[in-house]
Amino acid sequence: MMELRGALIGCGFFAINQMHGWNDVSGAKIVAICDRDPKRLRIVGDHFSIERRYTDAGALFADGGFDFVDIATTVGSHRALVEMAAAHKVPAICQKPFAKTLSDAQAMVKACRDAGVPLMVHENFRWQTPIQAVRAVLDSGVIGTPFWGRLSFRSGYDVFSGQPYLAEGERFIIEDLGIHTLDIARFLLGDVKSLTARTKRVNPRIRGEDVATILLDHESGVTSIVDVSYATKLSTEPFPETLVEIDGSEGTIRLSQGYRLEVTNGVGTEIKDVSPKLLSWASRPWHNIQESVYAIQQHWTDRLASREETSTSGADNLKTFALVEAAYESAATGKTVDLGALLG
Ligand code: NAD
Ligand code: 89V
Repeated sequence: MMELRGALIGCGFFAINQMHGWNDVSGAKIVAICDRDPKRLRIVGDHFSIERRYTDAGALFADGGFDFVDIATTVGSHRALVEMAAAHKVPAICQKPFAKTLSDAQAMVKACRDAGVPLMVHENFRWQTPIQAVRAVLDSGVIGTPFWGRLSFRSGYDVFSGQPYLAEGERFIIEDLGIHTLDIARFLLGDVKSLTARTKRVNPRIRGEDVATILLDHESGVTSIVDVSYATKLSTEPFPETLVEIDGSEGTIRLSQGYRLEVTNGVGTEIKDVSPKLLSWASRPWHNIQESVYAIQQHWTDRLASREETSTSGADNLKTFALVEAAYESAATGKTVDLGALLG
């Protein structure tokens, strides 16, 4: 099989994981990198032995010589870079959050669709081993038809040391972390009809909200709660685990701290360890996220080769992104927001 050649734009904090992930992926490799900051370009280029280096994305695309681009910059540059990829007919991966606004995200999906190129959002949390394990239990039917769920991420971890920009934005936890939890809610329980949200800022040293509680009405009739917090101090820090509770007509699923999966139905209770693998380049507690980076990048490579749609395509991610917008609107107005009206 021919190896796909990729270019990575944005050599910052998280791109290190993406570069390691590409080293492990079979069927693809990174042949060029770009960062407007020469220092980051040198660090990543030297570490991963990449010779083709650019400080300007326009120059990278003009030179070409790659089959896809992996955009690992922060949100402000996503629309321009995805549209540049579409203009050059280059399939693109874009980090989350997809865009600054829903209308930008819709324009990005349209640009890639019109150019006939695949677009995937790097929404990796649904690719985590424990989340895939929950999905497999649901698919097996052993808990019957789900009617209630809770997707919970409560932590006191200092995310600001690695990602200082998170303390500066007017929006914080829903846009940065809740976006993953909302995507997991869609992945496990289906698309959402309406939602109601409440937010709080507990940490006085940041600008945005660090606590959110969101009530979701799924199209299937399931009711779920997404609750996220970076203001929760626990005896054993759970970062970055998403805990899951799902009740079904025939039984229950509980994914609890320490990657413990408990499934109960009329037959009995089964308990499994669904810990992620500690990849050779990974480190705890990030290994759960790091393994999912490798998994989503392998998925992209396989789907690009077979020309099939990815699980977190741009079109799919519009529905997750709309939940983020709806949550902020609901928190600001105090009202329930109808997703149909928002997505048009
Ligand atoms: P960062 O600021 O450390 O790195 C971004 C890099 O992009 C910087 O080096 C910057 O110089 C470069 N850059 C920005 N605009 C550019 C442009 N137009 N052309 C070339 N280079 C440009 O940010 P980060 O913490 O690595 O986050 C990057 C993205 O990854 C964010 O969108 C963030 O939300 C996301 N992220 C995702 C996960 C996850 O688990 N999925 C985890 C952390 C961060
Ligand atoms: O996904 C993210 O962008 C990260 C983290 C997982 C730490 O919230 O900010």
